[in-house]
Amino acid sequence: MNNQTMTTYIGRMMDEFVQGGVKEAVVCPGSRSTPLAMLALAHQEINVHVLVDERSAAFYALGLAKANQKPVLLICTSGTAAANFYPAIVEAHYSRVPLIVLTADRPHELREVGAPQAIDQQFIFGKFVKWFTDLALPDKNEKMLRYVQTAAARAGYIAMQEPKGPVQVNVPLREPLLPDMSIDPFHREETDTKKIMGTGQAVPNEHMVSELASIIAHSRRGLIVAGELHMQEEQEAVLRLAKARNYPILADPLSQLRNGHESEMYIIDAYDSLLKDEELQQHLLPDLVIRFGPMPVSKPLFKWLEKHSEIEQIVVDAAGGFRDPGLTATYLIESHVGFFVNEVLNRVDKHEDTNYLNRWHDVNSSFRTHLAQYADEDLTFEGNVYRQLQHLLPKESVLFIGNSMPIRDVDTFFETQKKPLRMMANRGANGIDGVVSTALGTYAALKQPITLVIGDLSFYHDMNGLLSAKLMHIPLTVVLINNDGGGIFSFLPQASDEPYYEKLFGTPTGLNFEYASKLYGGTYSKPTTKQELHDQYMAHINEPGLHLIEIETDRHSRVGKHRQMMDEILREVKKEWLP
Ligand SMILES: Cc1ncc(C[n+]2csc(CCOP(=O)(O)OP(=O)(O)O)c2C)c(N)n1
Ligand SMILES: [Mg+2]
Repeated sequence: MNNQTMTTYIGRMMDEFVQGGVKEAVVCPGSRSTPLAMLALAHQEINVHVLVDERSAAFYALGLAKANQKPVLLICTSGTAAANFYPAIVEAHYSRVPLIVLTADRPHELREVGAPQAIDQQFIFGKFVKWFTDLALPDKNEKMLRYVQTAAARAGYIAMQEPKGPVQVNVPLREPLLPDMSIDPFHREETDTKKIMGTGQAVPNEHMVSELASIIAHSRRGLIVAGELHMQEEQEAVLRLAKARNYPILADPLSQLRNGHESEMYIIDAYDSLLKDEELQQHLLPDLVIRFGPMPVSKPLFKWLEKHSEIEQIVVDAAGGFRDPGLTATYLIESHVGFFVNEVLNRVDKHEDTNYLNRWHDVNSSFRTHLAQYADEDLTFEGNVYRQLQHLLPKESVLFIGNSMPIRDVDTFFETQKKPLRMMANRGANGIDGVVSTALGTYAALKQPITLVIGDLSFYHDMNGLLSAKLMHIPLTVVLINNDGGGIFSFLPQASDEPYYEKLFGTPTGLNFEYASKLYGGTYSKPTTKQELHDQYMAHINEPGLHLIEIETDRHSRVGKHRQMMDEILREVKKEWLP
């Protein structure tokens, strides 16, 4: 069969993706996408991951791209396959993850005429993709090869432009669909044009930097708030600013500042608990807030900042996004973090006064000391699970954190430590979907064992994702916090509203998760003490495949115990440190 035209055309597109920095493709099976799948696999510089379930595949691609901050190809056939990518694309949009989605499609004459497995794929992802293009059908004309090359380069470029995010290239293909592998599909003549596109960095204007530097120079109680930060250079820039100005950093777990940095003195990790108390809120009030990254997970922090709209608040964002959910920012500045910090530090002197920093530091340490006194063997108290987990995680490994209570519990119970770790979560849209798959996708990028801590409903939501742990031999330890339902809702007012509460919000499933582990060829254990958790965690760490560690907790009694403990601790902290 002579299908060289299509082979060259799609081959040229694949090769151009590679020129643009693509190294990974996640491929879902199907017929219409045959040339996309085969030519991705044929390209020596593309690493192909095959996942059967498109919903799970898209989250896997999201995890991969999120971990290395490079564009990943996500390929599917025509029909509802593409629709199954949707939730991951929404998450990629909000968490700014670069994905290049290639959806194979019927050629134009087979659209909207009742052809099988044909749905309208035009703009199917709506405004959640930054760019959509419906490619022309393969053509061997030299100009059309330059066209497809340009489209591919452009897709990669837009995905990587700040804010990074997903793009869709819809690829119509006419039968026959089998590429001709007897030719070199990636062959280029010396004379072929190259497309080298470089994204830039946001640089704020001189006037603005001077104005902000002057505000910073005059502040006596400056406070840094750091949300999710992926790049080490951003983390280091934030630390540089803190050191030069003696500003405390309220560091979200995803800022990566709580792990593996030397400057622990500047890192405040208990603000979520401390800011629940009104007297401490007052005691810790800043005169300036500088925020980097998205808003941290902590609700008390958010409410505190919202309440104090009189405080000057600078939000620094390379994408110039409006990451200001409290609507209280006075300055929204489009700037690369490192650039902003350097420009400011060129203009302001070192701030020697450590009073405000010490104030935070004292209450933070006091809180941690008192919290530690509540530690015991009993794993039905989540605090013991997280404390033990912090201790067990191998250095340089990945902790992927489920939404709902796990991300909040990590925020509360994980202390700043010297051990380097990467903490990740899907906080773009805070979904409880796709978490298992996203965690597995990070392995392909980081090649470090993954520990996933996740609630039972979130785990149930993405059990399909477990297949890639088995098929790709990914070392995944799942610490499943099973409180049989949605524990987070017990903290809401409807918790006392029976008969509605349990049926509509608690939603117990009563599932026996041991079978899930068996289905995917994994190991299973159910520790009840810290020692057992230690032994069972260590028994399989680094071993390929799924290792499910289920911990049974009680969402009904949790809220009361948690609130009582926090009240007691905050009372002690205040006794020690408030005038
Ligand atoms: C896709 C999706 N559906 C629904 C929700 C709303 N939701 C938030 S938390 C939650 C319960 C999660 O339960 P679980 O994973 O067991 O965690 P727990 O609250 O028990 O810690 C639900 C349904 C959501 N965030 N995302
Ligand atoms: Mg639960």
